Amino acid sequence: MGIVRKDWAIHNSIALSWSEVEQPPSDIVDYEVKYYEKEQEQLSYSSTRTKSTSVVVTGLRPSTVYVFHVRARTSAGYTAYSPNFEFATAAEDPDIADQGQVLVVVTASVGGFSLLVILTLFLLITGRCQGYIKARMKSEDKRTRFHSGHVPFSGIKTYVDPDTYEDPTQAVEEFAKEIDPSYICIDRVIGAGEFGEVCSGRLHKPGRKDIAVAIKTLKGGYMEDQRREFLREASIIGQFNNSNIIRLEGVVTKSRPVMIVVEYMENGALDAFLRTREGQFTVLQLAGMLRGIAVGMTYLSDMGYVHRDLAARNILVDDNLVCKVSDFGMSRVLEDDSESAYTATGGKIPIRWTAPEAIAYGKFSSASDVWSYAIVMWEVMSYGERPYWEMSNQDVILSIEEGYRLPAPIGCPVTLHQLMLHCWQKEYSQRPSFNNVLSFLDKLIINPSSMITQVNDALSFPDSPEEMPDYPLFISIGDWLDSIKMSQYKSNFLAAGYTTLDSIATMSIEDIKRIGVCLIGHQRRIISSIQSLRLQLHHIHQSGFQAQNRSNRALPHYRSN
Ligand code: ACK
Repeated sequence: MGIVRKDWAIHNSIALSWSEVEQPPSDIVDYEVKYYEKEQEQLSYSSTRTKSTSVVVTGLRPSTVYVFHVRARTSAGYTAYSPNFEFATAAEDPDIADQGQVLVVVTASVGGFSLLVILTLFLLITGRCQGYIKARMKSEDKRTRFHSGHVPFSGIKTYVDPDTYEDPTQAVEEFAKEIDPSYICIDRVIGAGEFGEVCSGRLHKPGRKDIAVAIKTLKGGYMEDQRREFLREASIIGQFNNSNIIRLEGVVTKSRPVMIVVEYMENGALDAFLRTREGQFTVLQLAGMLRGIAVGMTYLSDMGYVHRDLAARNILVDDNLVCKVSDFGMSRVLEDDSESAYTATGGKIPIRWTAPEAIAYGKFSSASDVWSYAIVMWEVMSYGERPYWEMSNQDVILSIEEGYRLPAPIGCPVTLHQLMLHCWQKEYSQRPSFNNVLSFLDKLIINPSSMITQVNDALSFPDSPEEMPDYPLFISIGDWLDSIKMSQYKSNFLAAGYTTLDSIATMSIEDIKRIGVCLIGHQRRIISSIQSLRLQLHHIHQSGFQAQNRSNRALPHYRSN
């Protein structure tokens, strides 16, 4: 890649362009623009993609120098990066675009009166120029967002799939630090990984404090593609930097054994940990663990990363009960997960944790990760119980298809089970995003009384839906409308006195029209969501009684749609 030019800059955006790659090795898929604040020296970089040879990078800080470099992605992998180019954003005043160079050159070459005329003309046309710049910014911005599937946002990187590198070792070099093996001290074997033993130990970097680490090793006699597959996980984890994602310390690739070194998590895998601590945590502590996992998953989905194997066995717990998402090796091939079973289409999938559209036709997305997240919620609230108990995979698939859903575990707050049901909606576009999940959990944790009503308080449940209590709000009206992308009607609902989800559950199509929802498509979307809301409330009411019967394992699931 050659020269990258700055076309213009304002306080929060810089427009860049470059020329086509000459003689690319194969067809160009798109360009990746990587950038970071110069002062921050690559502590945190962002990137965005575009199919054209120009981009408007938005979400920048005013009066700040950024370093940019660009590379092309071709069907055969990435080209080398362009050299680094440094460009600054303009000062805070959003109305001043930095087209300075043109103005300076012109004003320097003319004097007195002509300068005045030019300045007046400039001021007169500035309004138009700004209009043009803003319009161009908007359309470029849209294009960038469309191509990257990600809103360029300073500080949040886009995940780069290591499989897009022609040579995967290049991805490892880019995202994982090589560690001198003499800095690693192995203490003991703590488990068996797919590629070799997992050990605990210490990492001693000169001049730094020792840190406890887990070391995954690649057993001897491996084939080259096993080595690649093993190191692939490092090139994925190495891209993440979040307190609820397992942290990569580095890799050993230049000597034997090949190792991946990550932070040590004292309490090991979440499912096994909870099974040995049945009933020992408060609901608030369990909700705190779930919140941590939601933070990690929000970060991953913001980066455009789909995990595909989210399950309590793949969450690690430290000695402060902080939960971190782990096991990234499996996101492409799920062959190695003992829970994976072959589907009709031939893929291997952990059926009990996977959304129906992912099982049926391989549609994995952050929405299918949300489904799995709610299964993890259920595992946590039941202290590591196996989802759907002893049912066969085939029965699980059929029951889900018929609309049955896991009931609330004993002691689980009604509000948390409502959240699970919301995440298990058949239609994936109706499920909440991880952002929604996180803000809902935050509301519950800030107000713990919202988690007092538990489903084993059977006596507190009425016999008919009409007598249903005013539960603490599952989500606010605003959150509910957001989740079905109808937030423009929030004030209509509130002005007409529909302030709780229970009151909304009683609405008819006539009520929806009366409050001013005129478009038929919008009426339909709202009414179908209200129907599912009603059923959810109804089944929560039912599960209160059924939970009592769990000891005899009577039909362990409920219809929810
Ligand atoms: O439940 P565990 O003790 O937690 O058993 C498994 C085992 O290794 C095989 O994966 C443990 N393990 C994996 N990564 C880590 C880590 N970073 N810290 C502590 N234990 C780990 C896992």
